[in-house]
Amino acid sequence: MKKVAIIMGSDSDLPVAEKAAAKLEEFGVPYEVHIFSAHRTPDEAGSFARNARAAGFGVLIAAAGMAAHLAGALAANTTLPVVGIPLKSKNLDGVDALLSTVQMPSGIPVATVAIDGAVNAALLSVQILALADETLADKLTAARAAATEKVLAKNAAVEARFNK
Ligand code: RP5
Repeated sequence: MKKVAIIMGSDSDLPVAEKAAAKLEEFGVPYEVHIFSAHRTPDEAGSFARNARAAGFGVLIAAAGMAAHLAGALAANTTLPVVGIPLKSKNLDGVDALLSTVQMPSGIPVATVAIDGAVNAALLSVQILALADETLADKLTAARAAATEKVLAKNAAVEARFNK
């Protein structure tokens, strides 16, 4: 199976990146975690993206905050799908990173998830890999069914309590 790379701009991004890692583990998807910054280590970030396909990666997840150019900088250097996670920051609550990540110019796409949306970034990556992996696709179907069951059980409890 192809690997997912979780790349973050700083070690201060780790608490969110770890949530993506945990979700990938749930699905048994192999992954690596790296710190590369579009601004502080631009050569390393570009070089990683350029080599990623040959290194066995299928999707790159980029988590960054503030003027978050990491996802775009990676996407500029690979034709692998790049999923961007804009991270919440102190001053602008993540809207800065959201706009920096989502407003890519035509020709260099980044699939941007919600602010701090690490779980969806991982799930989207699993969905991309599942295009070529039936077992993974079955796991996604099972996970959706389990999530539905949970909500139905909560609904049943609320209905039993309030609707006499
Ligand atoms: C971004 O700047 C990083 O992704 C991080 O979210 C933010 C702050 O980085 P540190 O100053 O904590 O290293 O590049």
